[in-house]
Amino acid sequence: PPVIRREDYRKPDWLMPDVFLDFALDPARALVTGRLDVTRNGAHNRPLRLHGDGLVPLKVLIDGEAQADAWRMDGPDLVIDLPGDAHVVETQVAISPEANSQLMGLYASGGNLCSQCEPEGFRRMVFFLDRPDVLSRYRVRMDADKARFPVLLSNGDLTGSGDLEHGRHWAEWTDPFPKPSYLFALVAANLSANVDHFTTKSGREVKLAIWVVESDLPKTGHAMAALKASMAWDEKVYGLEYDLGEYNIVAVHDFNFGAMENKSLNIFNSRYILADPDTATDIDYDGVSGVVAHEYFHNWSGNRVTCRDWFQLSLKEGFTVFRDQCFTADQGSAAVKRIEDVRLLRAAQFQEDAGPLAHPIRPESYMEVSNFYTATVYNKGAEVVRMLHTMLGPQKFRAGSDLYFARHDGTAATCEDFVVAMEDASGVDLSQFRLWYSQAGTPRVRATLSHEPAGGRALLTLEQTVPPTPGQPEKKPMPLPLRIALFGERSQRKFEEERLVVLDGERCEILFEGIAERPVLSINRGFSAPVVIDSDRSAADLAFLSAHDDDPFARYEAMQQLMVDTLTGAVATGQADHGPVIDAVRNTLTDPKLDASFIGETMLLPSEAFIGDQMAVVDPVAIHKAREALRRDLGQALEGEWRDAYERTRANRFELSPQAKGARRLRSIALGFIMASGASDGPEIALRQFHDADNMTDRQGAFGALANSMAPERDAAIAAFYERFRDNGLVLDKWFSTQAFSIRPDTLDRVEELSQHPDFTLANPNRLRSLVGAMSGNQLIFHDASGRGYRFLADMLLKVDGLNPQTAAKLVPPLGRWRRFDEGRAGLMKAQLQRLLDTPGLSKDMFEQVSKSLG
Ligand code: B3K
Ligand code: ZN
Repeated sequence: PPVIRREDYRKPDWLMPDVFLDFALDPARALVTGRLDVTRNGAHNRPLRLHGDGLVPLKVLIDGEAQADAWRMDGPDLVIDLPGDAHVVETQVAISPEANSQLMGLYASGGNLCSQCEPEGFRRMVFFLDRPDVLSRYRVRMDADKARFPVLLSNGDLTGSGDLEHGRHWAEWTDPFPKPSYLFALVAANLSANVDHFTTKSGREVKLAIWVVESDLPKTGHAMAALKASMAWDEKVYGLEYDLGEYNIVAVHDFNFGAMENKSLNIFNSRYILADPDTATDIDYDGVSGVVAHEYFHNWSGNRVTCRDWFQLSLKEGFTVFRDQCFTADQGSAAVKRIEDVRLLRAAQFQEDAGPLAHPIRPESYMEVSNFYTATVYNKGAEVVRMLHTMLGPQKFRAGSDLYFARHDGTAATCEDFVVAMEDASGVDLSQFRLWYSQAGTPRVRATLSHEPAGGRALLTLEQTVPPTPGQPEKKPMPLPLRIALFGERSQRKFEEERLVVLDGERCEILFEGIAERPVLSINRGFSAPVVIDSDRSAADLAFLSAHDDDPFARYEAMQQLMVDTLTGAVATGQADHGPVIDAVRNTLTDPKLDASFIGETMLLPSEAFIGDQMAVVDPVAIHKAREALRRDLGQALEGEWRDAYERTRANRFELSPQAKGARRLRSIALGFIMASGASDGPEIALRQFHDADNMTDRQGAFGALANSMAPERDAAIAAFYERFRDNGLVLDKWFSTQAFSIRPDTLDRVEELSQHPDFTLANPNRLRSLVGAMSGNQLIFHDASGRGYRFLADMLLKVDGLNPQTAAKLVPPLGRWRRFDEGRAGLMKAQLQRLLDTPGLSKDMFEQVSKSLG
């Protein structure tokens, strides 16, 4: 497949200020007509090239006339010679939504019809200028069978509707805001709405509607509350108001990712809308509010100002993730939110940055843009915006964002435009900062602190390196904003105020004066820069910080580092001293000043994958053993404390307050440690929690603990869970994934068996990920030395690629980590990648991921 390069960007040859679309809808065969007002953009004589993907023109009219010699197909595209500077081009095609298994373009889900266009799905519905820098005003008419599809929605405002013959009806929607095709949406459905209202700060009345199947209406309250809170937050924090009379959200069960921010008609994966205590965990509730907020915030960062081309994707995604992170932080515990975001960054993005698929947040090239909706573009992109916020401070940052929106409203912008706006509004020179957009790889900082007691001085030396990544062997030093403080070991007090040090060269030295006692270094507080810190802090220093740092993130971080050092030491030497971790965990667990959710986060052991990331050659079995040994020792040494925490966090009834959520979190973590201790009543306590729970968080917490256990209670829980929730797809996904995440030695047998289960299907992305994605994220099981895990994944990928290449390609990266493993495993992983690559007819999505992974 051809490689598309950022440097080859050219402005569009033709523009299309107004478009009219007509959809005569039927699940088997829909007729789609597009009438496009096209205008020549600049002086040139190039033809009009309309993108298509699998379309056959039934009709092509130029200014109302069929001119057969004026147009031709060129591959998937329709090329038309146009003599003048402005013409009306009308085309018609037939498509089959119910045969669309890719879930891109117009497709059927649960008997309803819906569209997904970003990035290039629009061209699967009608010939079009399907690129984000072509903005048009849309008028959309659709008709459909009224009994089957009583609800007809598109972007903007409803400008007409009525009944037709043969039981059909029609609706017309007009969107006054020019938009690129990727933000178009259409829904024809039999759904009911939870309707509410929001009044904007300037007094605009907005009707809010969340559309779901009628029986799911009681599960939409949390999403609606999140939507209203997001609207208010964006007014308060960014001064940004909603701009239309309606905001519709439609939930569907078959969706390739989380949700889509189509102008005034968001379409969501139902897992990010539906929540009630019986079926959703607290994590699911947070997922709903985070994604609802994210899509809402796109109305400005993405829709009002969109992207010039797909290389600029992080312009909207990085910024919008940063905005949703800050929203969530403001709604609850900012410290816990930061910890969760950093955990995700390290798990997904640091791994990506260290492997064959590493790319800058603004990539230079791609074969298939769908492969670039990555943790790097999203989550590292958000960290880059966060660093601007940290370096500029909140006022200048806000001035920068005001200027950005004012300058670029109604246009398609670039990452560079964003940086220039920040620069112009703040007066801060960001020339070196731009490296964050062009260089891939996670910088490493070596921090060395020396103390001279006689002079009362401490000297901190910082050195940075940026590792090579594919296509970028040499790197320049980046500006790294590091929040730093020193604490007195004896006095337990912080010396002076925290400093913000921007390390912008390869090395710098920072002098601290008035340091009379031995200092302990607290660095990258709040995770102010997305880097890895190498410091030689002792276990004692880390334990000290975990107990005394006044930055909660830094306390968490110190505990994590202590655990990681202990575990990597155990893997390397076969010897482990668990004492310091046990003492530090006891201190935190019994600290009455800390809230339960923070304690819970801090007690979580680093994942097996993260421990592996610290090692030159990953040994999954040794890592697993070391980690389980630490879990067991922590369980046994603190058994009384865990039981105490378990009892202390018992609730009489379900509440969704931050306190209650924290208590549930800690309770299931405590249960895990009680089970790990080997206490004979562990499985029984878990099964009791499983049955007595009045909410999914407690039930799932117990189910997860039991799924790892060899006790007979495990089979009882699996059967009971299935019986209770067999009709709820989203909960059934948990049933699959919990078993696929199990550390039991028979997990691969069970996964293979589950792939034959009548409720397993490759057609639903959530279900696919709940089994196949979960298994490949289970480090011990996936990396079984026999290679069975690799083979199972490849078998599944081959089946899914023919149906849904976009979702298949997203599951490739675990195989691409072969360089980090021993020769035996690496060989087996490569063999599966090669097997995929040798398969005739592989999609370009898969080809790109697999060929790059082989390297
Ligand atoms: N913008 C969409 C993502 C589209 C992904 C296409 N492969 C959702 C979001 O980021 O909000
Ligand atoms: Zn987004």
